[in-house]
Amino acid sequence: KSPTYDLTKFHLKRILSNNSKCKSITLLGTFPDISETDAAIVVFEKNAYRESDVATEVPADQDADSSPKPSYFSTDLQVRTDFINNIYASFQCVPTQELCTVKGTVIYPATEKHIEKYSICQKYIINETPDLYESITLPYITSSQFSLDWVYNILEHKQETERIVFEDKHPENGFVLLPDLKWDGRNVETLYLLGIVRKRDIKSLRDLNASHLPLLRNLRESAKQAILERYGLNPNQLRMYFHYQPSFYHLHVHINPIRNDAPGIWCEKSHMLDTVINNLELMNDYYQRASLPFVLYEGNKLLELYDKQLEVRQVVAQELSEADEAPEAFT
Ligand code: M7G
Repeated sequence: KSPTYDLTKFHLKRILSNNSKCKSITLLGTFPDISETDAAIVVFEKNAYRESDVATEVPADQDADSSPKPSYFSTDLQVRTDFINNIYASFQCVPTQELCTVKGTVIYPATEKHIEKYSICQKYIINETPDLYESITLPYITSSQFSLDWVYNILEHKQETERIVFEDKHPENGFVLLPDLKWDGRNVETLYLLGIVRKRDIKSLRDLNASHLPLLRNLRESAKQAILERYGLNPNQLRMYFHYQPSFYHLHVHINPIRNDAPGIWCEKSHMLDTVINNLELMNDYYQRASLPFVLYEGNKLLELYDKQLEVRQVVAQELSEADEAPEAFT
C-alpha cells in the first residue's frame, strides 16, 4: 500500500547530490508528521524545454476563443538585465508560472540501498566472468535487492494502469510498455518508456538465451509500432537498451529518443537491444559465457565482496604509489 505524505512537510537532513548538468538535486530527509525516523528521498529536477513553449505565433490549429498556450515570450515574462556589452547581452528571466514547473520524485520510506544509489561516490568497473557471477554476484542479488512490488503492481494492473501505453498479454512473449518514473510525461522530446516483460523468471541480461528471442523481437517491434502510433516518433530514432547490472532484477528495456541524452544514460551500463538479439542469434548461450563489465559504487556491499577477491580499490592505490616513483621525465 502506498503511504500518503505532504511534500510541503518534508524536513531536510542532507543533500545527497546536486547535479548542475541535469539541473537536479537529491535530498535526504523525513516527513516528521508521519515518522521521525523513516527516511525520505526527494528529487527535484528542472524540466527540459518543450519546443512548443517557445512559440511566438499562435499555432494555426488553436481556436480563437481558447486561452493562449503558455510561451516564454508571453507578456508576463519578467526580465532582469545582467549586462549588455556590444552585441552580447545577459538576462535573468522568470517565465510565466506554468513554465516554472519542477518535476518532483519521492521515495518513501527509502531503504539504505536507495540512499546509497542516490548518493555521489567513487565508482569501480568489475569485469564479471560467468564464474564471478555465479560465486559472488548471484548469491548477493538473491539475498539483497530492491523490492519488485512496483513491477508486479504494473503487471497486475494495481498501479499506473492508466499510464500503460501498450500491452501484450501473451504469457511468454508479452510485455507492458509505459512511461518510466524519470519521464515528466509532457515532453515527447525527452520521452522515456519502459518495456517490462510479463515473464517473472528473467532477472537480467545474464539469464537471456536464444529461447527468449521471440520475446525480445516481439518487444522490439511492438514497442516501436506503439510509440509511432501514440507519439509519432520514427522507430529508427529510438534507443532501446538494457542496463547491466540493473537496479531491479525483472527484465525490462529502457526506450528513449536518440537525439536526447536521457537521464542516467551511461555507456558502461547500457547494452543495446539490437546487439543483445544479434548476440543470441549467433550464440544461444552468449550471456552465460560472456564476461560482462559493470559498475559498482562505494558503499555497496557487493563492492566489499569483490574487493575481497579482486582488490578492486587497492589496484588504484598501487598505481598511484608507482606514479609517485615515476622517472623525472614524467614528473
Ligand atoms: P534499472 O536499469 O533496473 O535501474 O531500471 P536504474 O534505475 O539504475 O536505471 C529501472 C527503471 O525503472 C528506471 O529507469 C526507473 O526510473 C524506473 N522505475 C523505477 N521505479 C521504482 C518505477 C516505478 O514505480 N514506476 C515506473 N513507471 N518506473 C519506475
